[in-house]
Amino acid sequence: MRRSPWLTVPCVHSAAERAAETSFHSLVATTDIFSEVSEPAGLAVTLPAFGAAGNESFTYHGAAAADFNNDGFIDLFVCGIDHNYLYLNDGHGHFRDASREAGIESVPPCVGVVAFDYDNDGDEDVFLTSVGPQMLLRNRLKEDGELAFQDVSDSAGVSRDAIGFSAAVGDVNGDGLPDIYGIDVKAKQIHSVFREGRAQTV
Ligand SMILES: [Ca+2]
Ligand SMILES: [Ca+2]
Ligand SMILES: [Ca+2]
Repeated sequence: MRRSPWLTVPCVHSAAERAAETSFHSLVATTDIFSEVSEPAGLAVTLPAFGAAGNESFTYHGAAAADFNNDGFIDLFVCGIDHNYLYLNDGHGHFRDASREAGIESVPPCVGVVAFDYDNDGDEDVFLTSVGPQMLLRNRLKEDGELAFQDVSDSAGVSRDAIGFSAAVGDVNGDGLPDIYGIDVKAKQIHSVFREGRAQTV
């Protein structure tokens, strides 16, 4: 029987390629690995759908996970339509809404949030992107012993009016102090560098 010259070359993988292929397939989940536990965990909130009354104009989508009260369990800071939310992890699969006592409820709703220790004092602070002035909230846990956030946007120099969607944090100039890279959809980037505790826009 005459054989086709086009179908005789076997597909040969190197040992490295086979190992990579095997490793990748071993990471593919074949069953559901996440369960919906928002309600029993105390995190379920019903809000109007985007475009519906009460949520007509914008999407508030940000959240940040960090241990805000330094008890060893990861907590959540969530941007909301009506106000922001701070959920404290009790270490037993449940979160407690501590928004009011921490002063979060009175802060205008954010679009995005990033958690970081901007003053290097050992507690997690938050930078909020929003439609309007951007905000930096200082965690006073280390000073007062209680979890409470203080608006230091003006003194830190980050209170810029913008359509802020998101931000990232990193020490871009290597001086040991975290810097903020924020995005203003309306204009151009905000790039703030903290020096001696005060932000400088560059
Ligand atoms: Ca915690
Ligand atoms: Ca701090
Ligand atoms: Ca820096």
